[in-house]
Amino acid sequence: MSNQDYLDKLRDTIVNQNINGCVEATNEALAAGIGAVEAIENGLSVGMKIVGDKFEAAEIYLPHIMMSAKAMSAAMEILSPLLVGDENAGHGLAITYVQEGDIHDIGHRLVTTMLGANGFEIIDLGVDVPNEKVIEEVIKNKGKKMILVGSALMTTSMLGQKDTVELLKEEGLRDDIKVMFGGAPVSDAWIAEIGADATAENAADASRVALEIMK
Ligand code: HCB
Repeated sequence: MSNQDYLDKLRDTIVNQNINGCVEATNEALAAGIGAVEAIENGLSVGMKIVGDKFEAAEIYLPHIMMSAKAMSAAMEILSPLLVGDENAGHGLAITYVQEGDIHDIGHRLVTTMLGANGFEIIDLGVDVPNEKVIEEVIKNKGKKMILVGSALMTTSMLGQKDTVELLKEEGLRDDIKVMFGGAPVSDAWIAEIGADATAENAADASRVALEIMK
């Protein structure tokens, strides 16, 4: 089997909601020498993108997505420990979270894992996080080199990102922290409109962008 075959198999287990098959395919890919990042970006995530497109086309429904999400999580349990980085690398602290009202955590967890793998110290606030809690955490860590990494998968929850930036300004914290927001609805135009610093397409890109703006 070629590397692409292993990646296609990972993709297909996500699309087919095959949880056990996904675990098996993940172990097979690792045994074949495929790296964890490669497996996530070019196998599993490709599958989730297809699942999203199928959902939008009403070809599948929520229970199917939930099974695909479970398959993805099962694979990530195997892959995440392989992505551990050196948090003393000096890149700084990444405070990661999903905006209030939003429980989509797959992309958030991927981004968080990749930032950790790239040497960021991580505080993961989880999903459905009110802005007040985010600001509290920033205040707690004032003085550190920091980046805020927020995700929003819905157009509704994305609006909360504007309030995050406003609150940072009101509290006099905006200059203390870089702000990167992402998730499917987040665009460059939105980032410019709300005065955040950056966005990124995927988890690998998020690490690259974070390293760049934290220089
Ligand atoms: Co959900 N859902 N969903 N959903 N869901 C979306 C997001 C819709 C777009 C589907 C649609 O209608 N077309 C839609 C939102 C519409 C909108 O607002 N415009 C939607 C809806 C409406 C809902 C519910 C309200 C459905 C309902 O209950 N009626 C409900 C929401 C509940 C809530 O949050 N309060 C819901 C529930 C679910 C689940 C539970 C079934 C499941 C989530 C499981 C989980 O996360 N544990 C789910 C899923 C899986 C999706 C889709 C199909 C895929 C999302 C996903 O995981 N993508 C999604 C369709 C879509 O996005 N096209 C659909 C894969 C990951 C890898 O990509 O974009 O999340 P990602 O993250 C990337 C990227 O954005 C970037 O890097 C990541 C890694 O590569 N990134 C960042 C992410 N965060 C970043 C931060 C940074 O700073 C930088 C980069």
